[in-house]
Amino acid sequence: MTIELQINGKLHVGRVERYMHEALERDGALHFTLLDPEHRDENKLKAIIEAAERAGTDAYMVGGSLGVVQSATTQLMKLLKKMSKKPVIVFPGNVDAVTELADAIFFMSLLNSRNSYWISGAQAIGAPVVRAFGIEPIPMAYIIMEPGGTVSFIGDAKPIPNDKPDIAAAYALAGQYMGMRVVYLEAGSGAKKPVDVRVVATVRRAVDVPVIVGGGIRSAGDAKKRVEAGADVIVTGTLVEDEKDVYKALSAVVHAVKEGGKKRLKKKA
Ligand code: 1GP
Repeated sequence: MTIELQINGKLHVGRVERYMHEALERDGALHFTLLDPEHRDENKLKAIIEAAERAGTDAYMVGGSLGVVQSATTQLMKLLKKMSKKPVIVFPGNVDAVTELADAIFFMSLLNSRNSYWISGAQAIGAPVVRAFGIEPIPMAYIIMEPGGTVSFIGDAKPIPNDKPDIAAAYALAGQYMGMRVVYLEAGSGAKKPVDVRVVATVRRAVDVPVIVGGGIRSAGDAKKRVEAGADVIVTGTLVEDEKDVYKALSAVVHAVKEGGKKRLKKKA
């Protein structure tokens, strides 16, 4: 799965993407913790980061679709940098999410949006900023599945029904053929049901790049089933915001992801 992309001898895969591939080769699957800067209770954020560190999360994503102001994003990034050595990746809800403190940004196109702003417009506005800040862009195909939630509404998406895995796979493959190096299957933050296992399996078979799955994953079982179906990265956000015992909930999910990953590595060997 290692990607070596060289043009005129210059390596175009950055540090965070390399970290992701190396960790995948070692563990088989990864867990990313999503923090939404809309939530500004610093003590709660500290408790979540502490728990995520202890649980062994592999990286942090920072972003949200609504109620995000740049000052809160910067503050959260600073806190993360103080408390963790893990990569911090911007998961942009819009152009103003770009901050210079991040290690990388999922430079994503919402492939199944009806509005060209979310496919290439915001990207054109954001690209010079990403370059000026020197943040590593990781080109990503962002695909919204039903129900899709807030991000689907804001992003003017045509969410793909969960009983149509072939449509999701077609979008994912189109993303790969357009040069995107990661696929993200999104059910929407807080979704009642995560992306269907059959969708994950079909997309996994269709593409070679890592597949990230998020939205509505709340239990170790949810996470493990999706890793076994082929998810390379499991993202949880709401889980850490809702649970009373954040560490217990997170460590169960991270453990399940790693167990699923080990199984996949064994299968490959
Ligand atoms: C949302 O996929 C992420 O963009 C995470 O979703 O908040 O439901 O975990 P949850």
